[in-house]
Amino acid sequence: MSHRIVLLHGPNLNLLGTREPGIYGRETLAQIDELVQREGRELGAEVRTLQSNHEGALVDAIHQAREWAQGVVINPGALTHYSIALRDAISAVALPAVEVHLSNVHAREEFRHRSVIAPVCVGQIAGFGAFSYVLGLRGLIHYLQKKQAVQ
Ligand code: CA2
Repeated sequence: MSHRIVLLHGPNLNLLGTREPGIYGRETLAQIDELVQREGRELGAEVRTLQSNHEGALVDAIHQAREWAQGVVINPGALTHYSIALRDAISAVALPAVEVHLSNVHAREEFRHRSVIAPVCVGQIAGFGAFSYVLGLRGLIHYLQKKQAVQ
């Protein structure tokens, strides 16, 4: 396995598959983790996952990621729209990060249009349901491979 990636999920995403399937799909968080880990194995990457409803736990996980991972895929949930602490953590560890969303945040309420996280990420993917995570992982691996090629 050549790449090591941390997948983080923010507040309320542990409820996936139980409510609001029209917005967030029918997959559970465990199924999404499995999907991303399977995709990772096919692409030669090990993916470790964590969900937390607590901002500080996610900040800690980003700090810890620096010890092991080469990149981060993150669905920050509602923290996307206001957590400067999460943004500063990503910026501080200087690991490439990709922000992903199940729903198309830009087609929803105005307060979801702004991400304070996206400016410190390599890119953002939104609107493809669980497949957003697969696209995020592929995008991150592509980015890491390109970076390796120029080093
Ligand atoms: O579309 C996404 O992935 C979001 O990050 C989901 C967040 C929302 O605050 C963001 O604006 C967009 C909310 C996650 C809530 O997850 C639930 C899952 C099942 C049932 C209810 C909420």
